[in-house]
This record gives sequence, C-alpha cells and structure tokens, in this order.
Amino acid sequence: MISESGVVREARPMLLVVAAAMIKGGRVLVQQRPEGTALAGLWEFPGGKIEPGETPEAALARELDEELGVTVDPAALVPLTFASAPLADRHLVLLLYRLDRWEGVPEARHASALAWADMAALRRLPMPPADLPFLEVLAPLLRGE
Ligand code: 9L3
Ligand code: MG
Repeated sequence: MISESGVVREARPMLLVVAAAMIKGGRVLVQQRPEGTALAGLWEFPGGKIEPGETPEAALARELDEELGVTVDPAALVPLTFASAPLADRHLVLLLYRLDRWEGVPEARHASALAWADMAALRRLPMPPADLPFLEVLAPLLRGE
C-alpha cells in the first residue's frame, strides 16, 4: 500500500471474527479471556475466527459449541452490527449477532469466567476495544425494546 506521502506501507490482512450477544432476561452473556491469550482478562462477547469455507453463521455456531458447549441453530443468529479495530499485524472486523435461543447451559470451556451482565454491569467490565461500540446497540435490546 502506498500512502499519499509516497511511503510504502504493508496493508494489514483482514481478520474476520464473529461474536454473539446471547440475551436472556435483560442480560447478555460475556466471557473473560484467559491468561496466555491476546487481551487476557478482558470480557468479550463469545465467538471467534471464521475458518476458510465457513459462513459467518456456521462459524459462530461452531465457536459457541466449542467455547460454551451450547447447540445453536445458525438460522437463529440475527445480524446486528459490526466493528473494526487494528491489531498488531491484522485488521480485525468483528461481526455481532443477536441470539435468543440455544440448547444447553453455557459453561466456560475456554474462558476463565462467564457472567450474565445487565447494561450497568456491562458498562463496568473492561472489554476489548472492538467490543465497546456494541454496548450502545445492546442497550435498547437489554431493556426489551
Ligand atoms: N476478539 C474480540 N472480541 C470478541 C472476540 C470473539 C474476539 N468478542 C478478538 C480477539 C482476537 C481475535 O478477535 O484478537 C480472535 O479471537 P480469538 O480467536 O482469539 O477468540
Ligand atoms: Mg474465541
């Protein structure tokens, strides 16, 4: 990539990641990233990278099975919004889906902890930069609007 000043920079490859806002009773599920991973200790909406050949919805259903042990119908995933943020060597594009129904009780298979957060709790949790813009989109949904 060549900038206006003529300096040659490398374009960052895009990293496509999907995440879920699992909503129940005015609360949303968040998980704490474990030690030894990028962004350790921060609370995120569960999800992960789209693998080659996967649809975003299939990727998210797979990630929720792996991370939480829940079974999700990809057709139940409702696209909400997206956010993007630069990482060290990639440009993260994070797609957020709403989910109201799943089978099983979420358990922390990858995360160090899970929490069902209402809007006030959500605002107090330290989150990765890419997840922060999602709070304003979730506020009316958690109020039941
Ligand atoms: N990420 C940020 N917010 C999220 C998720 C699911 C992921 N809600 C970021 C963290 C990593 C990258 O996306 O930089 C890939 O996620 P993972 O595969 O390490 O979970
Ligand atoms: Mg993940």
